[in-house]
Amino acid sequence: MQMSFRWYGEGDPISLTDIKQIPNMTGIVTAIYDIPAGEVWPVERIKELKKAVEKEGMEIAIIESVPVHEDIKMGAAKRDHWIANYQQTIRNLASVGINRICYNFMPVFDWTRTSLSAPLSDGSNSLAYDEKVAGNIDPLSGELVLPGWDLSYQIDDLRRIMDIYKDMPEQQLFDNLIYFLEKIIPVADEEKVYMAIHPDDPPWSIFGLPRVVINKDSIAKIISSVDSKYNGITFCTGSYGADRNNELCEMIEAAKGRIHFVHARNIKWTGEKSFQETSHLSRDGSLDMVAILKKLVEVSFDGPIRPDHGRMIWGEKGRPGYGLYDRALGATYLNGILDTIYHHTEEGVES
Ligand code: DNO
Repeated sequence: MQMSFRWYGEGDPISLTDIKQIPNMTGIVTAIYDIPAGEVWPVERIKELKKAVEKEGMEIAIIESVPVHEDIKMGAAKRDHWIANYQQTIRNLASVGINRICYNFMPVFDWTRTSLSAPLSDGSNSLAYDEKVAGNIDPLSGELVLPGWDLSYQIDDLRRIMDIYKDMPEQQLFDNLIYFLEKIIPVADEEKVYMAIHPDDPPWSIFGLPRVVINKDSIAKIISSVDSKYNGITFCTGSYGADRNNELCEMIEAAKGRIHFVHARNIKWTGEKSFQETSHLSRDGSLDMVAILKKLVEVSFDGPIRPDHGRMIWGEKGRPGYGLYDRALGATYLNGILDTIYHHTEEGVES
């Protein structure tokens, strides 16, 4: 497994130099953030990004994310145009030696929380989702705007798009995903690029929108829809784990060989469909991180893993979920677990 860390590019207050000082950190997870969803990523821009990371002695482990244009998710008339662009971006990334891409298929809104700074008993704060609060939010009112959301929409556009989705059965959204995969996976195959779909976060319908990457069943359908090892998933423990019915270790077993990226974080269930993010430590949350990592080793997962959202601790201010300190502690905890697991094999501790 390669330890990695998300970096939001030159505008990120956390520098590559800071990241490099975290023990065992060799991989960077990043993207080009100023290219609108759907446009082709030019080779020159990709090279610049790669150079910036390599100058610090690390490498780009995976791109997170190449966004999927809304027309593709909606199955709109122009989708083939955006899909052709996506294929070209895959080719361009491959041409400079980047061979992993994370993406998601969430309608309109990426990860959603109802609080970005909910207090924890130790005096820190973290991201939280409360079912009741979410039920009272109207995403068109502008009262909730989250860092993961695409803010380029005008309210009228948003309304139009949400109306289209409101009438869309989940099966239709899923068919649109398959349509996309049937077109991009052959290119990924040709270019040897691992595609890793991120689950919906949280893994259930929000704001009346359909969601289709939510459980073991969806994973099985996705990976069997186009039978190529390049058609894989991002196993995000915190996203899948928010649903108590998701048995994470079973899911890892079922996705064996198709997990191309891992987001490791812990959450504590606070209600049927409510949770708060915690430190990465198993005993702080509802997920058994040790069991999850053991299982990943057992199925020979050898791709990048990154500590996911952290709490805000030690007075740090910054991008919610993406401060330096708690993610660095998370990486160190994951390193400890992994060294211990590997240590018990005949090869000793993996270098
Ligand atoms: C949140 C992230 C997601 C993720 C995308 C992948 O912190 O895990 O925003 O990057 O959904 O496409």
